Amino acid sequence: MRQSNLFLNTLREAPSEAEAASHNLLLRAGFIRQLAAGVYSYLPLGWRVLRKVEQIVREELERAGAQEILMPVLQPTELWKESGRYSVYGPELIRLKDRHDREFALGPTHEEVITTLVKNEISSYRKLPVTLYQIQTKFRDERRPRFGLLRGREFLMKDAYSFDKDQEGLDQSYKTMYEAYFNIFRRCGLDFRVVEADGGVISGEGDTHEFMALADIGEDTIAACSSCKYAANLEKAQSGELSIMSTTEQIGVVQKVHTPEVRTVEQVADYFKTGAQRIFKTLIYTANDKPLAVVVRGDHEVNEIKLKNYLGVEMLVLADAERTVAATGVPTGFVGPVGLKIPVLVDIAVLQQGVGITGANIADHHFKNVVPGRDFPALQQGDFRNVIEGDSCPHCTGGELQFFKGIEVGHVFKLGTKYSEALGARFLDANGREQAMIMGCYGIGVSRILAAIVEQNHDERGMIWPKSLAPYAVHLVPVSTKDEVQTMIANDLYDKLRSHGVDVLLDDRDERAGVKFNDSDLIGIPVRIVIGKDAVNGQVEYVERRSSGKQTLPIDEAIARIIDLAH
Ligand code: 9G3
Repeated sequence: MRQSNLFLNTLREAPSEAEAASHNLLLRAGFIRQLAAGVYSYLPLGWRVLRKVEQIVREELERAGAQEILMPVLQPTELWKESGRYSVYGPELIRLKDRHDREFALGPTHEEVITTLVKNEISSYRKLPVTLYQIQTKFRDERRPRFGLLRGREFLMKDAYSFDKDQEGLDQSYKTMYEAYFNIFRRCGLDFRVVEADGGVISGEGDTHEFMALADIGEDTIAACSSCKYAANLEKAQSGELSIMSTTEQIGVVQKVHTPEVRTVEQVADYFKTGAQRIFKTLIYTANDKPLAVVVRGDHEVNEIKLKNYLGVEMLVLADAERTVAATGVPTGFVGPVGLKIPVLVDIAVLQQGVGITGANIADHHFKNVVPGRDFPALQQGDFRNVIEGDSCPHCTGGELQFFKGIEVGHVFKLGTKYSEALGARFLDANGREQAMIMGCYGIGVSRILAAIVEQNHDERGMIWPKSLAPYAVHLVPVSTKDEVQTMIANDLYDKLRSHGVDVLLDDRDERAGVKFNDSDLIGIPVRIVIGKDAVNGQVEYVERRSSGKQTLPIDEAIARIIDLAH
């Protein structure tokens, strides 16, 4: 491609709202342009990279035995009513009416569509298993789209769905897809971790994993063990058994203490000259509109996903100040579990702490020497908290949990029969009995991978594309287009490399050398060949973008090295 023809404008500055490096650089390098909040056009360079990501995905999914299809974006909302999800999603699900006033949704995902499709095509166990996938634009009306391609409202996803006749079939399909994901992310050059994730109320233990690209901009927090392979999304991460505090000391009876205006954990810890872990924080929630109290240690936070899963509810709301007073009759800061009339859920770490300080359920008073189980009921106990850094690993002894930020680029689920039951996708098994198909679903954020790659591969001068995804393999930059020798050599190099099937971008613009080099660094093509004053002696400069290494080489050697690299 000759850059003088390329539909490309690089920018010196990106709009100020582009806080994420990838958002800033993809805009400045002319890979994407925003049409609306969270809605982007891919320009030639961005589109070339996107298609390379797709190509890797296709190759690995075909290798895994999945078959590519393409489903509609327009989904009749009857399907969402049938699956029971129509009322679960609010404004995030974009709905519209067609000319006959029939309601459709713009597909955010395709469980309902694929299950309906397969239901009408397969009725015998002989036709199972089958895994189908598509690479298609998804729509999710995010309240706050941001960070460019990292959280868009219209984005490219590969979504696959497996259908099996029994659980071990699903386990196999899941394992096969899981391995394909490893290959895909490795070939994309991503530094990623697989973490146990929370599959919500639909999935059981070990039934869902997320593939996280490590990046500080990532919105997800991963808790990973310092010594073993354990890693989990913070939503799900657990700690090892906390060391049970020695309760040899005889614990006196509860004492009421006057604590005027002492409300926050910090204030209480300070007032009693103790640590936050000796304070039992009581939070009021409403689950499906019924109030309940959750007690966690003062240095811990409630994990609302764990709470929802324990309670088996979809709607869980933290009570605000007046709701708290309404539920307990006590102002926030003095609420405690002793004598509460509503159900009390106690986090295990509180039990292991053994004794602590709580609100006294009386304004301006706290209780000390409070023993869970003795001074308030601790029958409803469980893991209701986020782990914290330094917690012991739940899988090995000695390991400690450390936090990393990650970008979710893949998510795989064992769905079981949630959709096949709801939508009637059944088959006749070998004994002629009717069974619901056992499903799995597998997503990859294809457009999100572009951003994740840039987050992990850039420097102050611009992007640095891995060879597998670069829009072009090599960037030819003649220093001066006014110099016939340089131009002749550049054109000759261009033709030779292309005749060997190498993707070449030739910067034939009539621009100053500095402008060309800055643009080349910004676009991030892995190898640059500078045709400068040594060209007349048959020498060119071979520049590696990642290492910034420079070498003057005879032209033929440069060609040989590039051809070798490109294959
Ligand atoms: C919706 C909206 C947003 C959504 C969903 C539905 C996320 C929704 C979860 C999944 C699960 C898997 C197949 C590919 C891999 C992920 N956001 N999810 O179901 F209506 Cl508005 O999409 N689906």
